Amino acid sequence: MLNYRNTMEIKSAEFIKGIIGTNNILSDHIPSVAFVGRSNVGKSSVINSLVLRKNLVKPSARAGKTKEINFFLINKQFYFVDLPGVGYALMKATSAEKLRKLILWYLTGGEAKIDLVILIVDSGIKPMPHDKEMISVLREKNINFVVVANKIDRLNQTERAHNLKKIESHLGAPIIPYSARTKEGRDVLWEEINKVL
Ligand SMILES: Nc1nc2c(ncn2[C@@H]2O[C@H](COP(=O)(O)OP(=O)(O)OP(=O)(O)O)[C@@H](O)[C@H]2O)c(=O)[nH]1
Ligand SMILES: [Mg+2]
Repeated sequence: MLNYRNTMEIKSAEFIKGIIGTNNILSDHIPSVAFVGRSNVGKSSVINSLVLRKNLVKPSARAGKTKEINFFLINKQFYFVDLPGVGYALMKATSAEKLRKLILWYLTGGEAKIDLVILIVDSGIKPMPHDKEMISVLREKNINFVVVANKIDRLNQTERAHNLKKIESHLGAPIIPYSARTKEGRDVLWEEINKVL
């Protein structure tokens, strides 16, 4: 039986602000959990699955839609921070580079206090250079992180075992199999989040 002891009861979840640079919100001392990953891996969907709201964060109809750093206040206690994705093939190189810089500034600029980064990868494909870059930045800056392999519902048992092993060895970090659709992995991820709150 699944054990949901460690999930959190969501009493409130509200969008607070989208920022594209320095803002007071970065120094308000509210704990924050940031969601990063390439465009379209399901960052927004994972947030929605955690808070059990279908549309707190609007999942993209088109890839590359999230262009700001969006802050959501959960239970009036901590922020979920939805970051834009990079690496979307059809995005103009200049916009992609701008987003990449924005993300790196947020993660490493020292203004924000980030308690946990949830790096989301697509369980259906091999991790991309951007995922590896992200891991090395997180390690270098000593930022607490976990890796989530999303969209696991799309794989059969054979693909699942094969891909998870491959992603794990590629990134050199343990990963949590996850599905924003079926909510597999939700209790495990909450357990990780609860550790830092
Ligand atoms: N099958 C399946 N589809 C998913 C899952 N999570 C997200 N999706 C779909 O993947 C697409 C992208 O999801 P988003 O949550 O918008 O992804 P994102 O990473 O926030 O995208 P950007 O903001 O553009 O970077 C949407 O069509 C989602 O419905 C999942 O666990 N399983
Ligand atoms: Mg998004």
